[in-house]
Amino acid sequence: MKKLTRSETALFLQDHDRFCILSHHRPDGDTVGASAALCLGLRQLGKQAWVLRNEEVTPRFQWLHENLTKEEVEEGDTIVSVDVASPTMLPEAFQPLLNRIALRIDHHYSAISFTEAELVDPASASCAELVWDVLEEMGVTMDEKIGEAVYVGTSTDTGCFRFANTTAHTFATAAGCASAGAKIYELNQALFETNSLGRLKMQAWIVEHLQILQSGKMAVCAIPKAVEESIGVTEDDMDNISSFPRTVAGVCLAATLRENAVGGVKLSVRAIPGYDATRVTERFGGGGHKGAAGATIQLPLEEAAKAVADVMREQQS
Ligand SMILES: [Mn+2]
Repeated sequence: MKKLTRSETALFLQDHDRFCILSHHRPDGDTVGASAALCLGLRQLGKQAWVLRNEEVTPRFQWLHENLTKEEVEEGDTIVSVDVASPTMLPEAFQPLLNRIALRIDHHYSAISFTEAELVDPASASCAELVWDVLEEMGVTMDEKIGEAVYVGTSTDTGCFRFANTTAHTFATAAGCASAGAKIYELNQALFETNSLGRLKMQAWIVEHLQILQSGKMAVCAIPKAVEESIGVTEDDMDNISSFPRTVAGVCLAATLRENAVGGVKLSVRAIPGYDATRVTERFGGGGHKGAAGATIQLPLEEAAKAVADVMREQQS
């Protein structure tokens, strides 16, 4: 596996003509925004580029992929993944492509190498910022669409520039997006200032059922599938819901567990500096960033919640 710098990545992309771009499972704003921006930038340079359709992308972010997707990888495509930290983060439908990925652009701290070449910068708050830098190196003219896609990636991965991963570079990139024509107010309004009723009802349920540990420094919330069904929440309603328990005053480390369709439990952990979310998720075979990490646990919900609480208690600060 070859480690590339931003400029080496730009040269690699310049050297190839046909691209198919992969996003990760449970796609968030960063993987959708970064893939859209990369695709648009490559097309502007006269290359053939497509995003491989990821059926898990929800309506919240689908508009970013409009006119950019195709159904299948074709012979001769150079495959690039964005925001994918490990093979397990690839959607089920993309798993057969695992050994064919030429380049990975990513910013995950606990990333596992699995491609021929990679540009990985854990200091970057979002993958979209890395894509922005590479497109700049390639001489792409930043337009409104690229600006919007990169802004969605950067703003969602930083909780609208509030998380500890936010840097001067993040703000500089966001300023570039605004200069390129991205409608910052409208995007912020839609992404951060709007809640569906379902989401608010879910938050109310979480408040009532939150388990507080370690004298209020930690919180665990286990959400049964039946509760999600009775409230009637969509995946968009649940997007980043795991950040909510961490907002309780005094809570430094918070875990949210949700039952998935196939009998496992999806764990999401959020932490403030001084605590490490990956130290919890790595114990269950997952990964992520110090501030936000995830894993899948093959245990019944109650048992999983107990196991997670035990691992969390090991962290002192
Ligand atoms: Mn990301």
